[in-house]
Amino acid sequence: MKPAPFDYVRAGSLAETHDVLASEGGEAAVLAGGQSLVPLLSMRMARPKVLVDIMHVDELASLRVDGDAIYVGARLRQAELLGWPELAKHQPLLAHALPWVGHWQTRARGTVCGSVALADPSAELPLVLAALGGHVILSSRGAHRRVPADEFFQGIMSTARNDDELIEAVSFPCRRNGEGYAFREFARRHGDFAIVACAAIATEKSVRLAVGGVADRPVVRDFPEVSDEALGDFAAGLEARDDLHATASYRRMLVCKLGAETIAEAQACRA
Ligand SMILES: Cc1cc2nc3c(=O)[nH]c(=O)nc-3n(C[C@@H](O)[C@H](O)[C@H](O)COP(=O)(O)OP(=O)(O)OC[C@H]3O[C@@H](n4cnc5c(N)ncnc54)[C@H](O)[C@@H]3O)c2cc1C
Repeated sequence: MKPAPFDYVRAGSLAETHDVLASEGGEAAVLAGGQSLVPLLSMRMARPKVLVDIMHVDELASLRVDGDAIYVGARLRQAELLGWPELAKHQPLLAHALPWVGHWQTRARGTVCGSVALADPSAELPLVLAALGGHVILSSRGAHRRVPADEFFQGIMSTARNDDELIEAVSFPCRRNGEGYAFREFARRHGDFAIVACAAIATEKSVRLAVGGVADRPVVRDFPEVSDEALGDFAAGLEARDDLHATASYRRMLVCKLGAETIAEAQACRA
């Protein structure tokens, strides 16, 4: 199928992007890597009046470490972040998770912020952002706000972003000494969205487990003590969904199995 007609604006600056979003409101869609939006347009599941292409806005190309966080601008493609030689040193969890995001072809186009904006409950990057307690930096004409990941993701493809706001960047906390990180995922084929994905962060005193693909958004839990019983209780309490790919009970079983493996790996690599 072909998309419904739309106007196309190739934004040359952040201010121009904000102007289009302010004037068109919910009728405009930001075009980043297009890996999700273009199929949605073609299936007419999205019918914006205007597409505002942000991939030529120089202010959005940043990748920098500032204080104790990595800032990733809206234009940065997933492959660029994965190819950054400093990535594993600054945040190993991102380095572990990024190869699971689609295929090299989709990572060559798709952006980090686009994945966060889409908020698919099975997507890896929203899960990592939630696990690390990162932030989403939203901007609109004359305004900026930083929203913690746990407030940003509100449901299946539903976020705290207002229609006139752009995700200007996302910030991932850097690795902290003494922490171990691990990521595992189960999908039918490598490159598919996860049926269940787990990210674990082990510290001296506790373990954090974040789970994607089960509920309508990433779910994060801190465990002072890890046991099969504690993991089982956590899995039983998740609002798991049945869909074409798996039943809710299968997803809960995967949380216990993958969760235990991911936690063990994070604990083992805590140096
Ligand atoms: C075959 C295939 C397999 C895939 N597998 C996976 C997978 O396993 N895991 C996974 O996570 N993803 C997967 N994806 C999707 C992933 O590739 C996309 O990159 C990602 O979901 C969206 O990023 P994008 O830059 O392409 O955004 P786009 O498609 O351009 O936009 C997606 C949505 O976000 C909005 N948006 C984008 N950027 C911004 C911004 N800065 N501010 C506000 N709104 C914005 C758009 O308006 C649109 O609604 C797959 C895609 C394909 C085609």
